[in-house]
Amino acid sequence: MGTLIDQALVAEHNAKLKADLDADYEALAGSLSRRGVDIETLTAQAEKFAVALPSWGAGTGGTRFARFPGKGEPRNVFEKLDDCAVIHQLTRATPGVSLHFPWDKISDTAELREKARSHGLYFDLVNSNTFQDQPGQAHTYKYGSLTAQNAAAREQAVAHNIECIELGRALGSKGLTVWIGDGANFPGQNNLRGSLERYLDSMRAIYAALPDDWQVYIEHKLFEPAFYATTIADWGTSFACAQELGPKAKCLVDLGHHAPNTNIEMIVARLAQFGKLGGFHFNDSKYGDDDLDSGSINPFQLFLVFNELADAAQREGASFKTANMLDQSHNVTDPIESLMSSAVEVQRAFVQAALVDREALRGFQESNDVLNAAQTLKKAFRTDVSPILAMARLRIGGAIDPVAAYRSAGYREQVAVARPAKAGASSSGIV
Ligand code: PSV
Ligand code: MN
Ligand code: MN
Repeated sequence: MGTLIDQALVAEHNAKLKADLDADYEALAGSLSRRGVDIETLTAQAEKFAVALPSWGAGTGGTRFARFPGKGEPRNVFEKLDDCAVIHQLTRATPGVSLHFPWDKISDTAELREKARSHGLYFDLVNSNTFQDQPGQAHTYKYGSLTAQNAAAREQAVAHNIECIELGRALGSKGLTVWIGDGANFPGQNNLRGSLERYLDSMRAIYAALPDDWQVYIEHKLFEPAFYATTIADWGTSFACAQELGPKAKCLVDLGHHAPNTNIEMIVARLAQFGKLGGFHFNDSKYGDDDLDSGSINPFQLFLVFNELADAAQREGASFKTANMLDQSHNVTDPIESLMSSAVEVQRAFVQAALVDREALRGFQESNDVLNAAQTLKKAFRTDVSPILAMARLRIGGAIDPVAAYRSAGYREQVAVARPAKAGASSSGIV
């Protein structure tokens, strides 16, 4: 039960495209070599690239207006893992899966771990959920969770996060991401400082439950569902809280969680400089927390984020590491196709950033040659690295064109037979 699409079909697909890929790869190798760049170094880097998949992204998403179910949606965490395995099989870039509790909660963690292992997957960061009430829950989160005025609601939210750590530990995960929807919809609803004090108290209890080799990731978001004042609204608040909590607390940047036109790459640079950059939720947006596919709206921004990561990696050396995952909602596409192409878009930005001539850039910066400094970045961004990505996939067992291979294998049609269409709430529970 290693892979879910017959590997012979993948080989057949690759055989058809191999000659064209070889020609494109050779042409790119030639033009890069004239720039002093060795294509093989880049391909080797692309082969090692990984971005984790959100389990909840495997189901069709929705908005608060409607959800239009897709065919053959996964009905439980095991089927989500099957879909994630297909994505990894074809892209070879997504070996980690990030679970969300209680959506993915099961009693038999050993069985789940074994399922992941059999697919060649591992569990990345786990996510807690105190932004909605669950059936039978004793205390509501209507007026907040980790920051609630009601001490019993706060305790319940803390206990849930500690349970997430325990579940994650049993699954081999190494970190917990905490995003809360807490905040106010009216001026005066909350004492702004009091809410953050309660947040810190709750987080201290969660922090105290972290195993030695774990980290907690604080995810900020500008607004929604709290439309007047969100308690953890920005990277400044996230940073201050991470500092208060201690070395195991880091900040997580979800690209969709900022006001339009925010300079996200500068936030990345600041957090990296002060040792608090923990990880990312990659997606794209035009207006707010749109959860659109990574790289579909603003690929230059994605490249600039990776440019900062490349700079940080050069400065900090091997110790510099971030937890990277996708966090998208697929409302009108097949989630497997969106996740495959998004993983490739993130990988593309990573390789383009590796292409930046950092020495030349530094020189242009030092001599105030602004135009050439900007052009140095643009030159890397404009380079079509698709043949590098495809060759990397081919060499490590993936598909030259993952979406085409997936479609020709008929995976969705096959699983649709076993998984009847589900109306109403989305698989994640969010509409
Ligand atoms: C909130 O908008 C968020 O980005 C958080 O990461 C949640 O865990 C995720 O979306 C799923 O709702
Ligand atoms: Mn997120
Ligand atoms: Mn979000």
